[in-house]
Amino acid sequence: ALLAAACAGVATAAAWLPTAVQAQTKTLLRISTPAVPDDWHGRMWTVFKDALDKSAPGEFDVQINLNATLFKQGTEPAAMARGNLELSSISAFDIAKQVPEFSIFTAGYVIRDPAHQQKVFAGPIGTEMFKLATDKMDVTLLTPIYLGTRQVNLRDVKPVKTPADLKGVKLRMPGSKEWLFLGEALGATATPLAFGEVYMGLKTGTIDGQDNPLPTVRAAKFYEVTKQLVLTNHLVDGIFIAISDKAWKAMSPAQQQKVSAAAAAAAAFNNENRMKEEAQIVDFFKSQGLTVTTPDVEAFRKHVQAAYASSDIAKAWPKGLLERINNTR
Ligand code: KDO
Repeated sequence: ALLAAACAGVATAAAWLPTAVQAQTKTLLRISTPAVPDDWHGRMWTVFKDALDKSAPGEFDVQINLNATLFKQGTEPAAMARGNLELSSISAFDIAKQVPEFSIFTAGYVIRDPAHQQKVFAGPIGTEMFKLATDKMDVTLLTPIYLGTRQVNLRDVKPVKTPADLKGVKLRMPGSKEWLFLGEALGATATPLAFGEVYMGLKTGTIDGQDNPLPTVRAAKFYEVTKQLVLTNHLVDGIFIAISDKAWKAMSPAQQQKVSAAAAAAAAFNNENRMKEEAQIVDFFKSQGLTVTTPDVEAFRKHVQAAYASSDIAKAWPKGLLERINNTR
């Protein structure tokens, strides 16, 4: 019996060893995102992982880190450049820091709706802008993702028809020049805060409101600490699955193809579910006691577009690009 036990021990150790050796040879894909687990762009990473486990069994070690637990919101591109992170979903705002031309996608009331966004990125504009970002950054953009249409979400109920009604409202925005510009263009006092701090900020009143797509307002539970949604539709927002050049260049063409296909599957999962949810989510907020109001969207559009037209931000936009985006149908 003793001998049998010893043999079993050896057998166990032997079975364990090759797995450990195998794990070392797997390609590590660390993902970091501020997305909460219940939001579609958080859940989509499971679709990504499952797709790779199926198409390339044992080849990749996919590690999903949600809630910005691995890297702070907005620091992902730098982490990827340093080789500390392989994958993330980065925003047009993140990209604009290194590629100012990309700030056109951070501007309010440029992209009209999700279908327009998909057309723009699937056509020549998408090809040109993806190339520009990929050339100038240490990452490769794989696919655009529909993050949703951003709305204003306030702590207290207040009549909001035009940008003038947001005067003095401390509206939380993520912390970058382009984000703060958008908040100010809406007529509010833009206050920078990381996504993970927003719930507390709303609860304690250090901010009067925030803006995000409605599925995120649900998934991050902001509806628990706010009383009003103002359907401004001010930004049809996009994020982009990006992979570090270091990881990308180390892969074989077959592996690159599998990673691209997995990213496309994740994006499709997010886009389909997010659009479906956006179409019927207002009733949920009403059932939670929130006041949902429709402002004078034309007044917001005019105000925001005029702010961008005379801004330094717009000076970085390639000549004729705004017209080309507008003419994409
Ligand atoms: C946010 O901080 O409001 C934002 O919506 C900005 C996006 O670019 C993106 O970072 C997103 O948060 C996170 O993925 C959390 O949903």
